[in-house]
Amino acid sequence: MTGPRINAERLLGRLRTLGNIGRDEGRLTRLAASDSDRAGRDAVVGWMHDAGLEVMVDRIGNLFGIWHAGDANSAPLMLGSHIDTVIDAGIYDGCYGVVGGLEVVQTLREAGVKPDRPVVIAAFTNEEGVRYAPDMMGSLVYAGGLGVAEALATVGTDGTVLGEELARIGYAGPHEPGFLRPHAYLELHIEQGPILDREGVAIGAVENLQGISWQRVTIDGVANHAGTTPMAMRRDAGQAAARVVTFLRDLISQTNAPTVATVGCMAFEPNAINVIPSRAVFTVDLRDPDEDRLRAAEATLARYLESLADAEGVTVVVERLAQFDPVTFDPAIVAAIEAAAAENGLRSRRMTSGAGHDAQMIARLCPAAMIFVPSLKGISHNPREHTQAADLQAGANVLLDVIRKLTHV
Ligand code: HGY
Ligand code: MN
Ligand code: MN
Ligand code: MN
Repeated sequence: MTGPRINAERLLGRLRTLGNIGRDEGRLTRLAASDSDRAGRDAVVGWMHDAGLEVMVDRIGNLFGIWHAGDANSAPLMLGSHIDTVIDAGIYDGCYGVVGGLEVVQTLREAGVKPDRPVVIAAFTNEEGVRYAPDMMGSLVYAGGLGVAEALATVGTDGTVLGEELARIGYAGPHEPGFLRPHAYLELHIEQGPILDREGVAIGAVENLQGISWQRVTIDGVANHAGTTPMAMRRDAGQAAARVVTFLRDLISQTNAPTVATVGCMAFEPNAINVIPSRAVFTVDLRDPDEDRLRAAEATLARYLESLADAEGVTVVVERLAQFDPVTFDPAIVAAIEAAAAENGLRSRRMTSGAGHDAQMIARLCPAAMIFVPSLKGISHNPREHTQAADLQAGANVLLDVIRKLTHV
């Protein structure tokens, strides 16, 4: 496809700038509604203004840059992702979709291209869910899957309240989430997995996204002396928690299903070397592209936790933090992504997203799809996350060409 092409230098420069906001002693952490999130948002707002966009913020802090192109009565085409990160993160997850989308809009505007409808670039609040669960919270609220008041009342892992933090950083906006109902939604994102890199394919045309289940498990036993208490007399919350971790691994290894399970957080109380833990609190992240299999894995875990309580003489309480069904993206947009890749002389392949994304939520409102680019060695949620400049540029050019197809320019 001829026509305007992406300016890689500006795209890379902005990714590096964002990648240094919230970096402390070499580690990048920009959690939702933190001071570093404010600084990152301020940078994006500045770039949105540089691109000539109107900036609007909704009540959950979702940030929108609006290009009032084409027919003002037409629903906008929306691009988006997030700029909040996990702990000790890479610089591409989420940020590439926001900065890349902005680059596409700015490139089209600078080339005098006139889309037939408004185009909006979104940066959704709290996609990662590390500080405030669930993840994809801003886009979930935007899509009507969670009430604004309930979301703003969420208490974080640090005891703060999301709504108060958004107000403190100046991003508790006036607009009702969902105030712009998109005509279609596209998200540009790194794959965060090994497939594209391993196969040497430049573009992933993402056709579906797996289901996600987040739970927090609290096991209560009895603190006792590590030296004097015979093993048979213990009600050891730590031992019980460890058994859950190995149960999950064994459960999945017995099937050849693509189910994945992660215990990412675990804390013991009183957390002393010579005290049998009285309490263990840990999280379980289960995912599967098949909804029935995911529900079955949750039910198997629930039964195991009940049996464990009896066997170990402990009590077990489970809180649900997130439950998102698998999502199928819009086949016509997926086909447009493949066509744009081919026109750019790029190999593409259809694929499932293992990671959760804002597109999973916005797909509840309108046709949606995602464009993936390779993650080197499939590494993500890790400072070694990396995507080659040429791949970043190629993905943004494919996004630009799909936008032109969808806005008839
Ligand atoms: O958990 C996820 O997949 C996303 O990064 N929030
Ligand atoms: Mn992401
Ligand atoms: Mn992520
Ligand atoms: Mn994600």
